[in-house]
Amino acid sequence: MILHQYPAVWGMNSLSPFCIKLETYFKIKKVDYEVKVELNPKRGPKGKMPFVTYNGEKIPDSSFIIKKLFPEDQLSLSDIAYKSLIEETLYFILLYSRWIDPEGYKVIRSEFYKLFPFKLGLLALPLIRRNLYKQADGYGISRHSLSEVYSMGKDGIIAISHRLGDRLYFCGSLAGQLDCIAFGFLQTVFRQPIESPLKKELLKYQNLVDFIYRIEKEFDMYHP
Ligand SMILES: N[C@@H](CCC(=O)N[C@@H](CS)C(=O)NCC(=O)O)C(=O)O
Repeated sequence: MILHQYPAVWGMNSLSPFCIKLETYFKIKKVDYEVKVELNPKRGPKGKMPFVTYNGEKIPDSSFIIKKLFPEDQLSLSDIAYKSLIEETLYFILLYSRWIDPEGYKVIRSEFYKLFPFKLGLLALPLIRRNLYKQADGYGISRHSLSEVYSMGKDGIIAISHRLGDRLYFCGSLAGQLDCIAFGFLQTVFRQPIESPLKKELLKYQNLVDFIYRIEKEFDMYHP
């Protein structure tokens, strides 16, 4: 099993929440895998990362990979709604905080170019930003004001904190699929040095911060 994913950054195993989700899942399920770092998502069958090569076949999309390998691992109906909140709403707010909010982009520009060889990042980052801006515009998020976007983000974080409550993991006393989904998003917001209102909100919820540390420690998902 080869896990193709974006490079590590800021102590996280990857810069992408979906890559972090899938790698955490592999660790929970003790999948025997090796990582191949990629910068160009177009190498994957759907033009997105992560994807895996398994028995010679390239399989894209973290959720479809999990479904294919562990078909018995079904989310409950209400957790399907939490998955959508995280992967389809909060993901775009995270993207906005990195690539569209000028404060976030300052950090991304000064840090992500180092991930590319031969200063290619200086050329690539504005192109990536243009592509992501188009996605954010199609989705509609970039049409809201900064404060509107972050108020939606705060609502999402409150909902996740409430869903976790005082449990060790979203799935109970053992980590499962929703834990990986939540961890991918939360660790990214927590560890990236972008002091956005999203991060400020997350820091208010000690159960979420403890959860991030718990998964990082138990599954070796942080390497400063
Ligand atoms: N539904 C996909 C989403 C993956 C995704 O959005 N990956 C982003 C990085 S976080 C990506 O590769 N974007 C590249 C692009 O859109 O050009 C999954 O679960 O794997």
